[in-house]
Formats: sequence, C-alpha cells, structure tokens
Amino acid sequence: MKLVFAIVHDEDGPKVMDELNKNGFSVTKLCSTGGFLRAGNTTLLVGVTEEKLDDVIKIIKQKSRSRKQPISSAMVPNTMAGMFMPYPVEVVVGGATIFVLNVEKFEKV
Ligand code: 2BA
Repeated sequence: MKLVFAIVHDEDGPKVMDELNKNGFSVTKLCSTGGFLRAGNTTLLVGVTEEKLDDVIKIIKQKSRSRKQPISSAMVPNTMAGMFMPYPVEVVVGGATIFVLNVEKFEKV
C-alpha cells in the first residue's frame, strides 16, 4: 500500500479529485499554503495499492497544469535582485508536486 501526497493548484484540485473518484480512488483534500509564494494550494491524499499507483499518478498528471506566476524579484533568494529596484519576474508553478510514501498499516474500523 502506498500513500500519495499531491500538491496541486487550487483550480486543478476539483478536476483531479473528480477524475480520481470516477476511477474508483478515494481522496482526501487538505487546504495548504506554499511556503514560497504564501498562496493557497491543494494537497490531496490518496491511499492506493502498489498495482494502481501508476494510474493515480497518471490522472494527477493529466488533470493538473503548470502556470506562470508573476512575483517580485525581491522574493527570489540568492540573487542580486535585492540590490536594485524590485521588478516583476515569473516562477513556474506545478503541474503537481507528488510524494509517494510506503504505508506500514492500513485499516478501516
Ligand atoms: P510554493 O512553495 O509557494 O512554491 C511555488 C513555486 O515557486 C514553486 O513551484 C517553484 O517554481 C517556486 N519556488 C519555490 N521555492 C523556491 C525558491 N526557494 N526559490 C525560487 N523559486 C522557488 P513548484 O515547485 O511547482 O511547487 C508548488 C508548490 O508545491 C509549492 O508552493 C509547495 O507548496 C509545494 N512543494 C514543492 N516542492 C516541495 C517540496 N520539496 N516539499 C514540500 N512542498 C513542496
């Protein structure tokens, strides 16, 4: 058994959840916040057997897209940007950040 943590854009969350549910996967949605942009995002938890893990990852990939997000250059660490007037730069957010963990035990009581 595996536990998938998928961090997706808030706008993609419902599409990913719908498609997972349609394909018979249970999902838990957590409201989360990215540490860099300090903006809301969605973390999905999916418990899945090892055989079906690739199906879950495929759905998450299909339904989440990457976006360019404008930020101030002052937010970017380790650059010379802080020495000048801040100017707009872009970061690419997503499609999805996926972590897969081994589950030691899974029970529904
Ligand atoms: P945030 O931390 O708000 O990051 C949003 C986007 O900003 C990132 O997109 C990345 O393009 C950029 N970014 C993040 N940290 C940066 C830094 N120190 N310097 C320059 N640019 C930086 P993604 O990589 O697609 O990440 C989207 C969200 O997924 C993140 O939101 C965070 O909530 C989560 N995430 C990504 N990698 C993670 C990790 N290794 N551990 C935990 N959460 C992660």
